[in-house]
Amino acid sequence: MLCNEEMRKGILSRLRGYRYEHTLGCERAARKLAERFGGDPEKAGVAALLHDITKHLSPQEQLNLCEKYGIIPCTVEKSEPKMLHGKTAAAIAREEYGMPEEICDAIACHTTGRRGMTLLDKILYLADYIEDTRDFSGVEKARKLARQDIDRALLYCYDQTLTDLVERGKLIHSDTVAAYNDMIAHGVRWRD
Ligand code: DGI
Ligand code: FE
Ligand code: FE
Repeated sequence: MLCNEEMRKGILSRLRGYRYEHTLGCERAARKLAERFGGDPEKAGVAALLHDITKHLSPQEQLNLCEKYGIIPCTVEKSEPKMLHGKTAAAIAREEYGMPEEICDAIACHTTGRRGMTLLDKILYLADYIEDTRDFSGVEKARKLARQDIDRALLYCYDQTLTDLVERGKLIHSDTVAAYNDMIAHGVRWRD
């Protein structure tokens, strides 16, 4: 068993306020997506439980954890250290909870996506985007696509995220671009 009830309670006790509700929502959504698309609900659920475990930390604390775990931030991450919370959470999942690599990898790429997303990576990314507490514009469309086709849903999320980042004049991470290009190169489209 990856995570018994005691471990689950321990993980949840580290989360506060909205992030606690978001994580429970993400766990539910991830398990449901795994059932729908032939993934492993237990792996998906535990990846969701741990995915934002370091999100509350300050930029300096993110950088300190990177130093501790040998994560080398790229230029975009140096300028936006909160983006590192996936990679630092993956390190905690590995070192403190002994999680297998495929779960750590999914946690590490949950903010940007990456080239060659595995089914588990896709499930976590999408669950994070569509879970029940989310209410931003476009989430209903993402939920609708997620009932039909995981790749189209994922591309829609990338599209929305990129559009939002461009509108806000933010730096784009190379993994965000790589994730988008990978879907486009494979002929995925979300528009009907
Ligand atoms: O941790 P959550 O809030 O649940 O969600 P998340 O881990 O997907 O983080 C979302 C944030 O990450 C959102 O504010 C946009 C930001 N983000 C994602 N990709 C990029 C990015 N920010 C920059 N600057 N560049 C990116 O490529
Ligand atoms: Fe996150
Ligand atoms: Fe999240």
